[in-house]
Amino acid sequence: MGKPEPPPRRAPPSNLSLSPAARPSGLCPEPSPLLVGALHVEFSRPVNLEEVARINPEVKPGGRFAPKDCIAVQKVAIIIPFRNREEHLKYWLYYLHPILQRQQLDYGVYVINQYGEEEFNRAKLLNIGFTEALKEYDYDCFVFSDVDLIPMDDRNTYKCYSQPRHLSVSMDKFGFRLPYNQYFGGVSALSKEQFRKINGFPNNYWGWGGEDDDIYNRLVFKGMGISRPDAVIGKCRMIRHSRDRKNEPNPERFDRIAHTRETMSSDGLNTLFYKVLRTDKYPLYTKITVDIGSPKS
Ligand code: UDH
Ligand code: NGS
Repeated sequence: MGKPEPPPRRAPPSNLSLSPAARPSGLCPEPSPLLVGALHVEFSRPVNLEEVARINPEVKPGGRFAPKDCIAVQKVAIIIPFRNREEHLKYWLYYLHPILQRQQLDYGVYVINQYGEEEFNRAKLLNIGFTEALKEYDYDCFVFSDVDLIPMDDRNTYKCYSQPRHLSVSMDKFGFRLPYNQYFGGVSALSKEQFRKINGFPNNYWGWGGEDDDIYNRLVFKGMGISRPDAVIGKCRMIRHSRDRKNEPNPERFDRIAHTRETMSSDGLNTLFYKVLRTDKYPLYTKITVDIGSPKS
């Protein structure tokens, strides 16, 4: 006599068979089926934020969103360094909210607003964004984006990868290519672990330039490599602008990036001091205004 037949295997439960209310127990599919690919991006028409809020009804106060029908693959905080760029922020919100929703991310938008008249300090504002966003929600990924950069393809997903991700790889102002191989400016994404491994970003680059090269050095010195989308998916447009007041090229930047290896352990998340002056929850973003001190303090 042969072996008895094993009992028939029961099929694993399928998402399709669940009621809509129970559906969020499944992870969102990758890539998101909602993506449309290449996008038309231009900055000729003015943006009305009330209208943007009206056409994005699923975005919750403070600029929060999570897909209704599935569990997002990542919880992403978008951090924008900011001072006096209201018009650019409007375009950013107009273009990015629909894209991020189609990417099915569980995300929040944090605008870190530098108070006062001191030299601008992009990297320190990004460190503050990381710290403050984590006080609000258990984010696992951080996308650091200049306010004037808009992706031209929604397949350029604003999420994290096994290596730090550079997203703005194909900018119109550079003829849709990298200006140099080590370029890590514009828009980048680091997981919480990747960010902590490099002690965050430097706090002492006041004025324009070099802080993104320092961040690149940090990643390389900690044995990481850069992940990038291809030059088609990575296309993006920059809103043209003139140099801001108090963001002149930093004369110390070349000397500083020559010493990242020695300075990174003593300048970063472990030496981050600032004061939150106010937090405003707007319908499409959270604005955190901070006193970050001065180069002398
Ligand atoms: N930023 C502000 N306010 C400022 C300075 C910078 O919000 O006063 C933020 C903003 O998110 C911006 C980012 O920091 O996108 C980077 O600064 P940036 O746009 O000044 O840097 P970028 O390299 O331009 O894009 C440098 C000046 C270019 C002058 C070109 C003249 N044709
Ligand atoms: C490099 C700067 C970077 C800057 C990049 C692009 O020279 O911070 O140019 O600048 N590094 C130094 O100055 C050491 S851009 O053309 O966007 O103005 O991001």
